[in-house]
Amino acid sequence: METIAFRMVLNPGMRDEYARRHRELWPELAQALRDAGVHDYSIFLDEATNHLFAVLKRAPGHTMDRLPQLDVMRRWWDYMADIMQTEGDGTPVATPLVQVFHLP
Ligand code: RM4
Repeated sequence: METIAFRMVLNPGMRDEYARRHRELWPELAQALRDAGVHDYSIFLDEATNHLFAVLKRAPGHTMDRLPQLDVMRRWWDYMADIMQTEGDGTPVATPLVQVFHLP
């Protein structure tokens, strides 16, 4: 299992709304993420910068690269677009993070 992390950006003042929407994560999206091989997915907020730090594990043979082609993923991104920084196509701005330490 591989661990990856990436940074997204929340719009100012949207912490509670972001958390609320994720508490109510659509079951079909959770299933799509699991089907893609995603496990132990957490998102942390740096309240000083509004940076969202996402960390997840993904299984060998995962299909995360196909998530943007799924209707449920696109609908979720459209739903989140008013509270997150997005690219022109509605995809959240996501910057890969480099792992520099791990204590097993
Ligand atoms: C985030 C963002 C990510 C998604 C999670 C579940 O706000 O949309 O792309 O993986 O929600």
